[in-house]
Amino acid sequence: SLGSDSAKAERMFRLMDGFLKNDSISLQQDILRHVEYTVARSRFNFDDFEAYQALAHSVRDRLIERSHDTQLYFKRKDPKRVYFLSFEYLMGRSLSNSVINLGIRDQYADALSQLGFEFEVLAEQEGDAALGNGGLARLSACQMDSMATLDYPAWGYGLRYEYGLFRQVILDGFQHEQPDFWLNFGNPWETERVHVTYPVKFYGVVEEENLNGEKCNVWIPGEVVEAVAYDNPIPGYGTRNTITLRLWAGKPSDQHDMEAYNTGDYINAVVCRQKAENISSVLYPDDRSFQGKELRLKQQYFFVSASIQDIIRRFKEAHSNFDEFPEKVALQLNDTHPSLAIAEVMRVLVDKEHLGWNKAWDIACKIFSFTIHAVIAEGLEKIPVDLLGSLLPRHLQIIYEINFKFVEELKKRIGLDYNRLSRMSIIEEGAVKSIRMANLAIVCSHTVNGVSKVHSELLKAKLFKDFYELWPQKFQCKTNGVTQRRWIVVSNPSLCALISKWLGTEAWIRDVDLLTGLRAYAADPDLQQEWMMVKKVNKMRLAEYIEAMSGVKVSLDAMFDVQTKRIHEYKRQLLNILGIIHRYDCIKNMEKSQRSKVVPRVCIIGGKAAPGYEIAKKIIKLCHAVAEKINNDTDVGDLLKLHISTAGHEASGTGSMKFLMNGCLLLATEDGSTVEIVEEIGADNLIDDV
Ligand code: CGF
Repeated sequence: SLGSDSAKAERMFRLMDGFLKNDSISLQQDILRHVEYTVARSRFNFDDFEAYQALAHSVRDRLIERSHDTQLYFKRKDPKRVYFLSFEYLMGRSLSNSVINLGIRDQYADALSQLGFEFEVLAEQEGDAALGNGGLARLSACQMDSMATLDYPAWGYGLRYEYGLFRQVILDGFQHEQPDFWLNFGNPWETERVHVTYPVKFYGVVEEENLNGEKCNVWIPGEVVEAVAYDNPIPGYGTRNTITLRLWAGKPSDQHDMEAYNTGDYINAVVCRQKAENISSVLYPDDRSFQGKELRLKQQYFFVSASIQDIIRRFKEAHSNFDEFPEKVALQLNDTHPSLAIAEVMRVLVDKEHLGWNKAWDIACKIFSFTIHAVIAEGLEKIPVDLLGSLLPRHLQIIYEINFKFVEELKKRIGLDYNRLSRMSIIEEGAVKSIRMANLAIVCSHTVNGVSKVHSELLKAKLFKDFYELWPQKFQCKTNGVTQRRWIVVSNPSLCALISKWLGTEAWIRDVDLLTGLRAYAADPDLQQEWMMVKKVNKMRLAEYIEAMSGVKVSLDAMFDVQTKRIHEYKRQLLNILGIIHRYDCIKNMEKSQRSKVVPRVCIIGGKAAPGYEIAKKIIKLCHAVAEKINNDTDVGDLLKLHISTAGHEASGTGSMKFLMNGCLLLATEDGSTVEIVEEIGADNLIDDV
C-alpha cells in the first residue's frame, strides 16, 4: 500500500495515466496481446470465439482501470454509499453494453475490422449471464446501469450462481430444462477477489456469556462456509463512474478432510466442499421439499451475511463510531429475499459491536429501504420458524425480539385489537408457524416502495393496509424503468442513430426524458419514412433469426405480433394462442376473394415456463401444435404464421416499456406500468377498446 507516500502515488498515477490508449493501433495491439498471453493462442491463428475472449479481456482492462479509479475516488470522498441487495441479476451479455458506456464501441469495431473481424459477429459469441428469473432480476441489472450512469457511489450485492436460469430445449413441442453452463468457458467480465472472503455461519447453538458484567449472546456455529467475492465492474454512460456488482460464491472453509480421505472415506472427505459449493450452485432450487427450502434459505443468508460483513468492514476503514453508520450507508432490499439482512445487522451491532439494542435498532431503521414486487398475499415470502431456528438460531431470537418490541409499541397505538395485531405481527401463527419476511422488512425500513402507481396504491389499500394506516409516511412509489442504453442503443442501433439524428444530440442516451423532443417531428414525412425503414431493417433481422431458428420463412409485409415474457397463466399466453386459432379458423372459412382484406400477421410467442409449472408447459406444447398446423397450411400461406421462440395481473411489467421505446404498437392490459405508459404517450395515441 502506498499509504501517505504521495510522491510515490503521483508517480504511480503518471505511470498509469493514459496507459490504456483507445486509438485503433493501440486497441489492435491490446487485442493481439490478449490473444497471445490471455487466451494463449497464436496471434496468427485464432477463431471468432478466441477473438471474442481477447476482445472481452481488452475491454475488461478498461473497466478494471475505471473501477479502481472509482473506488479510490470514493475512498477519498467517503460519501454515503448505496448498497443494492438483490437475489437475482439478469445481466445478459456485457460486451456491447460495456463498450457503449465506455464510449469506445466504434474504436473497437474499427480495430477489429483492421484485424479481419466483425464486432457484431464477436458479440454473438458471448453467453448470457442469466442470474435471475424475470422482471425483478432484469430490473436489478437496469438499476446497476442507471446508478453507475447517474454517478451514484453504489454497490450491488448478489449470489454468483454457477448455473443460471435453465437453458430451454424444445423437443416435439415440449419444454425440457438443461443446465445453463454459463461459466464453462470462463467469465472475462468478473474478477475473483481471493483476498475478499468472509466466514458465513450456519446451524449450531446460542450460548449466553458474561462480558464485563454484561450478558451477551454467543453463536456457536455447526457449519462455516467461506464466501468469496467475484467483482463485475458496471460502467456508467458518459461518466468514468464504474460501480461494482459483487457476487458471492461458496467455498469450503477447509478444502477436504484429509483424515477421512486417507482412511478411504472419499465421499465424506469432500462432502464439506460439496455443501459449500452447493450454496451458490443453482438459481431457484426447487423449494417444494424441506431440503429445497433449506437450501434457498441458506442462499439468502449466505449472500446477506457476506455482504453485511463487507459493508461494515468498508465503513470501519474510515469510521469507528456507529452513530455515523446511517450517514454513510443506505441498504436497498430488492424484495423480501435479502430481508434477513435486518436481523444480521442487528446481530453484528448488538453481539459483535456491543451496541445497546435500541441504538442498534435505530440505526437499522435508518439504513434500510424496501422494494416490494409482489401483488398478492400468496406471493409474500414466509419462512417456517423451525427451519429458521435450526439454520440460524440467533437470528430467530433477534426476530422474536424485534417482533415483541414492535407488538408492544403497536398495542399502545391501536389497543388490544387482536385481529389486527395478529395480521401485522412478523410471526404468523398457524399450522406452520412462520416468519413473514415482508412484515419484517416493513417494520424496519424507513421507506417501502411499490413498482408502479397502480401497484403502490394496491399496497396501501390492500396488501399492507394496516401498515399504511400506521406509517403512511413510509409508503412510496418508484415505478420501474429499463435502461435505454441496453434496450435501444444496444438492441436497436438503427433506431438509436435515427433518434440522435432528429434530436441533434446523443444526450438522450443519458437522459431518457429528452426523447419527448421527437414529438416535434412526429408528423414530419421524412422522419416517418426513415422510421419505417428502421422497422423494415429490424423486421429483416428478426425474419432471418426466425428462419435460422425454426426454418419458418416469414413475410416482411406481415405485421409482427410479439409476446415475449415468462409463460404464466396470468400473462395470458393461452388467451393469445386461442386468438390465433380463432384468426386461423376465420381465414380458413373465408372466401378466397375476401382474403385480400386480411392483414398478414406473424405471431411470435417467446418465454420459459418454470420447471415445475405443468400448465405453463402445456401452453408451450399447445403453441407448438398450433404452429405446426398453421405454418404448414399452404392454403393460409403468409396470411398467418406462428413462431415460438425459446426463451396479468402485473405489479409493473417492464416488457411493455422495452417494446414501446422501440416504436411498437402496444396491446396491453390496463394494469401495472401500462397505466403510466398511457399517461406518457398521451390518450390521443390510444386505440380505444381494441
Ligand atoms: O417484478 C415481478 C416479476 N415477476 O419479476 N415480480 N416479482 N417478483 C412482477 O410480477 C412484475 O410485474 C414486475 O415488473 C417485476 C419487477 O418489479
